[in-house]
Amino acid sequence: MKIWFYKLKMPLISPFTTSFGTDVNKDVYIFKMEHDGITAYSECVTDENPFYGPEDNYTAFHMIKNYLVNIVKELPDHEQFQEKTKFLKGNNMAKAAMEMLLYDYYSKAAKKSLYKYLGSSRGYANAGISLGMDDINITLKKIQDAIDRKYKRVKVKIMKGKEIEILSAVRDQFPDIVLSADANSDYTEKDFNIIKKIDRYDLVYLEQPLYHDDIIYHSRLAKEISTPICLDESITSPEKAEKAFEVNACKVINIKEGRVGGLYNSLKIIDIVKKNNGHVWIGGMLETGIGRAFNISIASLNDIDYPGDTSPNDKYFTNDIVKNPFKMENGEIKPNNGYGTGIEIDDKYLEKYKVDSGELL
Ligand code: OSB
Ligand code: MG
Repeated sequence: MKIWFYKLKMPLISPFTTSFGTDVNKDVYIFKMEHDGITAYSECVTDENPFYGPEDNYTAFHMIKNYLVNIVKELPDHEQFQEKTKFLKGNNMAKAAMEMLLYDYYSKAAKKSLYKYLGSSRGYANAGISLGMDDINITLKKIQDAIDRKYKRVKVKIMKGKEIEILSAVRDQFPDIVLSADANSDYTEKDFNIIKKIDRYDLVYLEQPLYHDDIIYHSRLAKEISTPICLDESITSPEKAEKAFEVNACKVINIKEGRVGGLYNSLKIIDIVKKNNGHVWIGGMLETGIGRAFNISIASLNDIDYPGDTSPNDKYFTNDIVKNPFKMENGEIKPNNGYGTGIEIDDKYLEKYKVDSGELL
């Protein structure tokens, strides 16, 4: 078996601003594994800085290189992978990068498309768009474009002190769209009075208003607002999802495979959401065509009942590193029908954006 890494720096079509900062490039580790005539790929969703969650590209690479590759080498099945990596606390994004490499490998070995390997699929993902903060006129124009392209939900980023300006401008112009807002944990338990004002904008949900690892304050907040709460950052495992429902901290969960340690845990969380009559959708981390193919595959499962942050590749990159980027029709994106994620790597762009590479095994 061989495993290689590629570190890429890919320019984003437009800068992406959240309450925690602005990304101009996508700095990302890609992994390639060859074994038994099968080539598998995955990507790690960490960024250069630990501003969304506690991991970054440097911590993840350390975990992968010095711990995880040796576990991948044994080709554990998906459950065994969880068992064998339990001794490493946290570091879910690093684990997920290796776990998903194995999912691509195993679905290819089974001669199945990943989306069929994962479960019962409707055959397409419902697409929503996530818009970073911008000059408000740019945001309004991007929303009109999104409506024209038939996106099924629009999510805007907000931050403390800017929420009313952003949401009132959006609602004035678009009174009827399916709208949500994501604060990326910018508020605290002292801000409930500001957050309550968000109720008047009729959002389908408010995403992660409070601390990145909190459940209890979200549960208190849920009692004080009528807008449903969606948790993103706080849900880092199936157990965390159970606890969140136990204390009514949320009605909706945004699953990012990276944040929860991979696809196996994502599938468990989907079951937990169903058992609790909640809602669930698949988020995004501005992935390249590789990570995107995993997202679209899982987002196509029947149990995913809300549109995700699952845009086609051309929202992010002029030239993605795949030859078969996704296309959206009527707000729907079909996963690839090839084996595994079905992506075809475009070596030309992989080389062009490469800043480092090497062998891990
Ligand atoms: O909170 O959902 C988030 C991007 C980077 C970090 C956090 C988030 C996001 C997004 C982008 O909202 C979703 C996408 O990939 O389009
Ligand atoms: Mg979010």
